This record gives sequence, C-alpha cells and structure tokens, in this order.
Amino acid sequence: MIKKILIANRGEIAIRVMRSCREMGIKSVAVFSEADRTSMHVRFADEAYFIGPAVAAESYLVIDNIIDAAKKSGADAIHPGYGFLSENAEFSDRCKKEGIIFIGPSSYAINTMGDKITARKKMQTASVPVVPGTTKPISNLKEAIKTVKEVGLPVMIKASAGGGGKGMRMVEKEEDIVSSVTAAKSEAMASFGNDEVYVEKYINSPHHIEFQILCDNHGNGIHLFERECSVQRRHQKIVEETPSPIMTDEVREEMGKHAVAAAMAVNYSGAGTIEFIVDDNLNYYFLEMNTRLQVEHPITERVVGVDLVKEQIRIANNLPLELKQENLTQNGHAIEVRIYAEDPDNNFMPNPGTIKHITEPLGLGVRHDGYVYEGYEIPMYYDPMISKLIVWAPSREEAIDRMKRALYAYKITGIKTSIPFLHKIMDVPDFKNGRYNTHFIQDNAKYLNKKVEPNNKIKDVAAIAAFVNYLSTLDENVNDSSATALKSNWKNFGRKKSLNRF
Ligand code: MV4
Repeated sequence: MIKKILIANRGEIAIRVMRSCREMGIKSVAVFSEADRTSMHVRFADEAYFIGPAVAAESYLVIDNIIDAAKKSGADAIHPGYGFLSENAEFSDRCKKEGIIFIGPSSYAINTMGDKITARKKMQTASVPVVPGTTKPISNLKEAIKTVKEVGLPVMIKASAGGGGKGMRMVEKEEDIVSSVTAAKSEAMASFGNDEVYVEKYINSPHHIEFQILCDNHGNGIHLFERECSVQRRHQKIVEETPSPIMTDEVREEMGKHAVAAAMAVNYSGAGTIEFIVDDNLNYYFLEMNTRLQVEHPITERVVGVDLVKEQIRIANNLPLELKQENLTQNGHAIEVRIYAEDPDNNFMPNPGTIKHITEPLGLGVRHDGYVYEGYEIPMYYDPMISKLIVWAPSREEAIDRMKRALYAYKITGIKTSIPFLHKIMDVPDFKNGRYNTHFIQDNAKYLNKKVEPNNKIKDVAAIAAFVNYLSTLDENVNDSSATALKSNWKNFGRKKSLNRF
C-alpha cells in the first residue's frame, strides 16, 4: 500500500492532493522551483525537494528532476495534479520503469486520447457518438475542398494533436477552405510540431458538457455525472456547475453510459473526464478525453459525495472500486468559479504581485481551494489562477445566491482579480435562467464589460475610516473617540474591535 506520495505540482492542486493524503495517513512530498521557496504547498507537505529554476521547463516539467526527488524521499507514488506532466505519456512510462506508481492512466491511454484522430476512431469502434466528419488527416488542399464539401459547410478544421482550441478554424464559405486549412496546419505545426488536421461538421450553439469517470484495474468503470463548463473565455473555463441546467435524466443516463464506454475502450485506470459537445436539442458528440484530475473536480465531489483524489489513490493501490453506479446520485447543486490574478478591466492582463490582505469566504456550503496568503508574492512564471470558490446549495437558485454572498465576502487586496467579473456573471439574465452556451461571454458583453465604480458614499466611508485609523496610530492619546467633527452628519463610533467577516 502507498505510504508516501510525491506531488509533482504546485499551488492549490498540490495542497488539495495533500489534504487527501493526510486523511489517508499517507505522507506527502512537495517539489518546488526557485520561485516557489515561499509557496504554501511547500509548507503544507511533510517534506519538500528543490527541483530547479523558476521556469517550468527547467523544473516542474523535468522528468529526471521529479524522479530524483521521488527516489531521495522514498515516495512510492507520484500524483501529477493537472497541467505540467499530468498528461505526459513518457512520464507515466518512466514512473513505471523506476518502480514508482504513477497516479494516473497508462501511456497507451494517454497517447490514444491525446491524438484526436486516433481517439475518434477508437470512439467509433466503441459506438460512442463522435462529431460527423473525417477520421483521417487531410493530405492536400485539393482533397481538403472535396472533404469539406462532403461533410457540408459550416465545418471545423481541427489539429489532431490539438485541444483547447489551438490549431482550430471554423469555415463557413467555400472560398475560405484553402486559407483556413493552411492557417490551421501552420498553427498546429507551431504549437505541437505536428500539422495533421481533420474535418468536423460545425455544431451550432455548442455546450461543453463533460462527464467524470473512474475506472479501476479490475474492469470496473463508473461515471459521476456531468459538469457544465460552457462559460469560457478564450478556451479558459471561468464558471462550472453541476447538474447542467440543460440536462434531462434520460440524456444523462445515455451520456454516462457512453462516457464509461469511452474510458473502457482505452483500458483506462483512475479518474478521467469525457468531454462532449452538445447542441440545443441535446444531441451530443464525443469531443476529447482529459486523462487527468481536472480543475473543476470539486463540484462533482460535493454533489456526488465522493473524494476523487482518495479514489485515485485507492485505484493506484489496485483496490477495486467500492462505489457502485446504481448507488450514486446527484444531491443539490454546486457551482465553481475560478479566481485569477488578472485585471478584468484591462483585457484580463495577468496581474501578479504581493497579497496585502486576504479574507477567505466561509460559512454554510462554501469551499475555498487556494494557496495564497498575506505577504505572499505571486510568481509570474505560472498560471495566474489563485483559487477556486465552490458553493453548494439544495437548488441552483440558492447556489447562485450563495455564490454571490461568498464573492462579496472574499476580500483580497494588493492584486487585481477576476472577482468583480465573476460577480457580474452571477447577475446576467441568461446565466440566472440557465440558458447559455459557449458564446455566453461574448453574447453578454453589454453586462460584463461595465466597470463597477465604487459609489461615492462608500468612498467617503472608506476615507473617513482610514483617517480615524491613521490618527489612532499617530499618538496613544488619540483614541477611537477622537476626530469627532470630521464632516457634518458623520459620527465616529470608533474602530470595530472584532474582525468583520461577512
Ligand atoms: C467544436 C465546436 C463546434 N463544432 N467542434 C473548442 C475547443 C475544442 N476543445 C473544441 N472546441 C469546439 N469544437 C465542432 N465540430 C465549437 C468549439 C468551441 C468550444 C467548445 C467547448 C468549449 C468552448 C468552446 C468555445 C468555442 C468553440
């Protein structure tokens, strides 16, 4: 049985994994780069190893360095988190070769799902619906025109090595076929070193709905229902929720079966996600598989009542799944928002810096997975996501109200964050009524681009409070009841003695 796990990651996900380790009596090992000497995940772990310079390509992505740290620490397993080496087939193989358990799938599953054309073929064999289109790469421009016409405009040209929107082009008009295929190919070559592209029918009004699956090493596979992830900006998810507001029980059951079949088709082991693209009529098609634990896994954990990291570790220990499909249900509603150190009023420019103050939201139905603390300087080298706020409530309406309450209570200064933008999303009519697709952010620009100016009354209160506080620091004789005649109609009640949490 696994006694010590090295977490080959940083930030909130490293801490998330360590929490489950601690509950299971498993020791955790952190690794850190030069930029992460003062990071919370290092303090949180039982021990920590230095793995190289700040840039991930010279630390978190160096397989040799991670393996060295695992050997020095005597870890019997490695959890890769998400990003970094989590979907690296070579890393999965290397761990195996070194006698270290990789908490994730085989290199075969990673490779098969990593190549979109191979994955499409595999899904067809497993009778999982894929988007109508081709399952062989386009070999020349003349063939491209013929193929696109056969599939029927509009189409999507996609890179086989792609994912996340890179090397992808939508084509609406015949005269654009050649330029779009050429552009997709060169972008794919630049991004992945592989210019294979294929054709898919364009799905109108697309929704991104994914299913969480778990497979053990004994032939058992289950799904833990869906996550609705259509609120995205430039292929970066912003809000996720479960259940999906557009799902029906009938379609859910069918999609769940197809999700399990998709994973079984590659002898999957561990936790994974099957992404579907779904239209307004609930026609659904396999899009891709993520062969890792995902950022948005907590909403599933809350609604289904399962610790997904614990399940990953149990599976890695070769234990059979104890969860049974027929016993799993969705209870209530969960929403997650991602908080980024970005300035929403300045084109979402990354805004790293030092955290001056943080008050995390608490209370009924609130979970906050973060890693920053007061005085911490966010390094500029990694993803600007600083935390995830997850709420649960019995109904979707109450979950939205709870999210607004939690966002209101979340105070963070020193850096700009996406919190005001998230607050606005919760008030958009199409979000409130659950009628949204992947065009949500662009379609609702008129609600979302509005700057929120603090009103003047609040500014007055803040200025006076700051002044009174300042006076009290100047001289011991100046106390809270000083400064009584600051402004007409204002009265000084002194400072609040207790920490004011909302
Ligand atoms: C599509 C599509 C419409 N039709 N494929 C974008 C990222 C990549 N994973 C797949 N994507 C899409 N593929 C067909 N045939 C629309 C998108 C798409 C999208 C998908 C999921 C989430 C957000 C998206 C935003 C824009 C476009």
